[in-house]
Amino acid sequence: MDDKIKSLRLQLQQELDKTENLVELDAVRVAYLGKKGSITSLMKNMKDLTNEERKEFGKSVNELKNQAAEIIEKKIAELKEKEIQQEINSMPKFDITTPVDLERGSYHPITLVQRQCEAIFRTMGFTVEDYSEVVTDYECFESLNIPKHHPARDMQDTYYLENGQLLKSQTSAAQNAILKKYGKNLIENGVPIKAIFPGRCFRNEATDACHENTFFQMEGVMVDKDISISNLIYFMKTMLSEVFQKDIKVRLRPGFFPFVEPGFELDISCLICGGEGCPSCKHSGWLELCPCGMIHPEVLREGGIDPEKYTGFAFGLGLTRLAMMKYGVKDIRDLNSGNLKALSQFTDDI
Ligand code: FA5
Repeated sequence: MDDKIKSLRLQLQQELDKTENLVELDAVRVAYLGKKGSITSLMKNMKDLTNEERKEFGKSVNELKNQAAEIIEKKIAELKEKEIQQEINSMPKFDITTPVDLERGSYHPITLVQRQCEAIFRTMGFTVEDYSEVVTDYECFESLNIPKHHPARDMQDTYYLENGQLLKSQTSAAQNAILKKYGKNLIENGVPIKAIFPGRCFRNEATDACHENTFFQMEGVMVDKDISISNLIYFMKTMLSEVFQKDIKVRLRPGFFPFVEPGFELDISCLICGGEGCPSCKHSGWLELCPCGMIHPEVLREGGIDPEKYTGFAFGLGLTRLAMMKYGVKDIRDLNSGNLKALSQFTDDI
């Protein structure tokens, strides 16, 4: 029996040495420690042993079980580390000191991701809209169910002009105008409203590696009969997999915005550190990228659309953060630096 235990231990170690990823490793774990696994099955042989032998044998099997669990845990940690390294290595390398041909000119990385997102949404039937950077209080807040003195305004302090207008703090400021512009076609001809509107946003904000006072967002809305959260999730997933061209980890959690109900925060696992935590993701391993939700009935009504007949979703993608993640830019402030050496090393098929 002792030989059997020894050879199982050796065999397990050899199989673990050959495993290359977590899926393979889980198969090995089940083969040894699962309900019908070879180590678990050893116990079945106990019935043929004397009391004394059973005691000894039980002890050895338990030791083997503990050792097996320990080496499997170690291997899991090793493979996870390997996956994170592979993820990091597969990202484009951004080197602020790379010499570049300044004669040639190039697109800004935010322009590159913006154009890419526009192309993706165009293929899905969305129109691309432009909107002013200077807006009214009504556009930026009141039409979005955020009356004067509403606490949600605290999150979006911005820059005000003497005439009472303001630099828009969110691309949602265009929602009301878009609903009004396309609502007639929806109501009279049944054509769904499907629009995206990228734009520059401004906030009176303390800056850090993932916050700027000037940044880009891309808003999207879709309104029709029977639009649901499933439609929203479908479009979000499609957009992210097209932009990154690989599976990335996302999480959806409840989020509060007065203009959606229900509202969600869509975060992606930080691609700078592989989810380990770094200054780019405020050490959380996750980056808030694209809050979204079902458009609040009051917002639809304010846009001239009957919320009893129509529903819709809206999202506000952080384009600047998307550019950071896509191009491996660790500090958002590099993107506004105007440093051509840094900014002209990006290219894409656009
Ligand atoms: C908004 O601005 C909402 N208008 C988004 C929305 C639209 C929600 C439609 C629901 C429906 P938030 O303040 O979280 O939400 O900003 C949205 C995204 O913009 C953030 O996830 C982030 O990616 C980006 N963002 C926000 N503030 C900054 C900043 N200071 N610097 C860089 N990116 C930012």
